[in-house]
Amino acid sequence: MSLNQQDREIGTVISAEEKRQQEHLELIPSENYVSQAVKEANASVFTNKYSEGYPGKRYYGGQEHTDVLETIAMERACRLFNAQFANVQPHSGAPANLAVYHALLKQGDTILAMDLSHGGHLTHGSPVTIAAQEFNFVHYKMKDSATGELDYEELRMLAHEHKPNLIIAGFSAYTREPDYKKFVEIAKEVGAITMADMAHVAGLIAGGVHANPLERGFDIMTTTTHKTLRGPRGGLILIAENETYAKKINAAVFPGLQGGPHMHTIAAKAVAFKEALSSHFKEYVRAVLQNAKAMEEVFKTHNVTMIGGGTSNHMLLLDISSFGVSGKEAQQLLESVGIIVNMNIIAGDTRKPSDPSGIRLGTPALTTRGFSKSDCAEVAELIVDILKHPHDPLIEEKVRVRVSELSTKYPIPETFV
Ligand code: DSN
Repeated sequence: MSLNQQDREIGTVISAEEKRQQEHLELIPSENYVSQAVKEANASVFTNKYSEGYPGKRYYGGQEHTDVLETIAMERACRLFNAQFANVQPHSGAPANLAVYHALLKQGDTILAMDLSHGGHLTHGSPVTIAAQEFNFVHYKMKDSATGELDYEELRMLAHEHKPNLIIAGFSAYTREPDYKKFVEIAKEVGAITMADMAHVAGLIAGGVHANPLERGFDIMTTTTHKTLRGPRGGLILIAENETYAKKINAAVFPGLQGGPHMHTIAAKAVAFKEALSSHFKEYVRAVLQNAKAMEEVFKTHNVTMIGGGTSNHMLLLDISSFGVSGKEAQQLLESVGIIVNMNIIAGDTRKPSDPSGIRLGTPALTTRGFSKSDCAEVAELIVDILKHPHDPLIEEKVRVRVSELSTKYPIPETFV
């Protein structure tokens, strides 16, 4: 019996979401569209199976296929990121990070990470998280938000002052590429372990357009699998070469933090890793960067303030205070014409996170749909039009029509390879 026959209420809401995704231009930089193959694997019978443990060492019977599956997923992940060990079980990025902290640190140990308002992530020590109650987080910042350069002198100074056990490079709202070698150099000076949280740029690393922190000397890399990597919602931990770290991380994921792995998601991760190993994926991530640059050019022409002065990755962070609208208003105005972005705090923000001064946007999803550089430039023009003329019904109608034409021209594809 089909979903719609059995449960019309849920079938209807899923169809409505499908329609929304088709009809809107998705610019949230952490979102993307998966292939039909990833979706099929994600919806497979592996959702029925319990498999606590790891291949060859499970606590339940009937594991001949889960073991094959998880081994393939781990091998593909290692190949993709040039790692010795991979744990494909984390349910998402936050538990992946927590697992690393718990595997390698003791309560009260110090972690040096990027400040949230300068682009870091909640799990890097925001006071609202459980990790912040367990560990002592110290934060470094950008040296200059006009260029996005990180303050490596401050990083070194903080490292020597606080002697962190772990140094994290990684971010969720930062548009430049960190100098991973500098991180490693500083970590060596103070005997810290290095972890790169590459949730946003994992696809760019996999496709070879951004540096791989593991190849620059980082010990560990964590990531989500659903952003630029274009897989199912999930997490992944990669270990460069240290087997002791790998064993401790495995124990922290299971039984430390999680129970049975979601084998259906692991199947979908494996499919996505295969896609990301293809030459098509390399072209895709190149296009993601070019499209972001095309948007940057337009914002520059209109003198829109970009945190970091522009972008070297897939995302842009705009300070929109000069338009006289807040981040929340901008998000709502754009959503009303079919353009989806997210409001975001910016460095030195005088507004609160629930209604900040910035919006964050990016090109992974539009690029998956096949948008070209000129299409992305046009979308940036549409965004500027709306921000310059808030609540102007004529402009709104013009943009709505164009959004509809573009989303019809570029349906969400089902295959990429
Ligand atoms: N929520 C993710 C993002 O949008 O960047 C990070 O966890």
